[in-house]
Amino acid sequence: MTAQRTLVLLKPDAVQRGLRGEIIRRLETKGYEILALAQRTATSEELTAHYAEHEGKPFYPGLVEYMGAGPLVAIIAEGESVIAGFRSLAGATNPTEAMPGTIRGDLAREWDLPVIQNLVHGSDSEESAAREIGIWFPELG
Ligand code: IDP
Ligand code: MG
Repeated sequence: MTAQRTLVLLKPDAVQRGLRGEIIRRLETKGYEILALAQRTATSEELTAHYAEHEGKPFYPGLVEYMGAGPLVAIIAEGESVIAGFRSLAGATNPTEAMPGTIRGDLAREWDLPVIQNLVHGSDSEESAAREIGIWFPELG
């Protein structure tokens, strides 16, 4: 294996709930390196590019609204197999199904909303990671 990079987002609910430190602690104590970190409110261009694969799905309008509702934190993390490793730390998409011990399993829950709020995003493949790093950190992509 060679070192990989992944794009992590601390979604607006993570920032709003004051969970940045707790989530970054899990990433760092797992042993991954943080290469870049930036907080800002996403533009609609960034969000439509980032979530292009979900365009047309019933939850898509709610997803873009949720992700643009406040500041988020974009992170590039690096390490052996970090793409799968961070997704393992994050847990299942639905926080009710996410295992205890995971970020979503421990820190998130379901609400009566059209979109699942689940605190974090992590790239799902090397192709996605390269594409997403280019969206959020164009100067580093
Ligand atoms: P992932 O974040 O675990 O990779 P994706 O399937 O890529 O999950 O979906 C992107 C985001 O869209 C999820 O993190 C969640 O916020 C939201 N989402 C995904 N599936 C649903 C759904 O069935 N209903 C509502 N929201 C969803
Ligand atoms: Mg995904």
